[in-house]
Amino acid sequence: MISIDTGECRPSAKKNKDFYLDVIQSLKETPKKLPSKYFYDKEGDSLFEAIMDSPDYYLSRCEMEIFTRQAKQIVDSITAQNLNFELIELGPGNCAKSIHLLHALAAADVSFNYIPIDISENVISRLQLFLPDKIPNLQFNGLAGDYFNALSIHNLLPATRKVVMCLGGNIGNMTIEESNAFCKKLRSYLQPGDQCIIGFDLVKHPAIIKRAYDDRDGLTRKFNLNLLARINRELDADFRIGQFDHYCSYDPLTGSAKSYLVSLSDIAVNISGTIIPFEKDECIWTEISQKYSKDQIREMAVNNGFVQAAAFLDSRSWFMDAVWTAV
Ligand code: AVI
Repeated sequence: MISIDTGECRPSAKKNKDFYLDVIQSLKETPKKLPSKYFYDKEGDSLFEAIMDSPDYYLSRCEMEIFTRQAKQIVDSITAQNLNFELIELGPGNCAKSIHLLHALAAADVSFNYIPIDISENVISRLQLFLPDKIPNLQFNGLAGDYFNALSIHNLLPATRKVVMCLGGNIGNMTIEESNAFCKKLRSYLQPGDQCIIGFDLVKHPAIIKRAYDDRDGLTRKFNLNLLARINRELDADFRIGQFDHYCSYDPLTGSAKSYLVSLSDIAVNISGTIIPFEKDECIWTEISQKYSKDQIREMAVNNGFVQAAAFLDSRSWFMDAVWTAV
């Protein structure tokens, strides 16, 4: 079946042009897709917070354990050169994990500037409000915008050693190819001796991983379906949410957990004037959550211009924060 453009592009599509174009383009692909970055509107953010508290979703708790129990050792791994540095965090959220590292750096009397970069201005201004109270004398310089744009503007400043953090397992929401491209690009902004700390979810018993994306309370299901609800809200679309189902798979041979939305009937959806047909049982691929082995992580470092300087694991070895040094 083909999609039809009715030619009447509605105001909502004009107002949210990038979102509209991404959605239409991805739904016109075969197989259909939707970009996972659009999960995170206000409703999606609060569903993701609920997921992080869910007993079945272990990633955030594992990484929190690493940062609460091993902050001192992480400090040692990034301050060996005893030089002033810039600690840049890509996508800091509410800083719940990195605050432990900031406290440990402050306690060790290390000289550093903290530079959180987030696409949302809101995230940066909230951090600016509460962090100085929590960590007196913190040198804070938050930047709102695209990660690499912000990094390139920032790179114009006189060279200072950099440590870039990318926590939360966010790298897992890229395919292996995309994450290699991301690491290569990140490396191009760094000098030899600069470092990064990257959070990776590790391969483990497949049932544990599958459960994390198909939790007993149906939170991931709501999170996934909210993407369609968001398209309805912001792009004046008429998805009947009850006509779609959440499905997730985990392939232990590739380490890929994938989420889909399955159409339960033959249906046509109008998105701001563009009609997209769905066949019964047709799937929209909405997310990848890639899991890695320790060897794959070490190889990824080497393939992209780094060496692995240290690796921090939680007590069950389910999650790893790797410290890489640019060579
Ligand atoms: C943000 N990211 C690392 C989460 C993950 O595990 O892939 C997003 C998520 N999707 C479903 N549950 C959580």
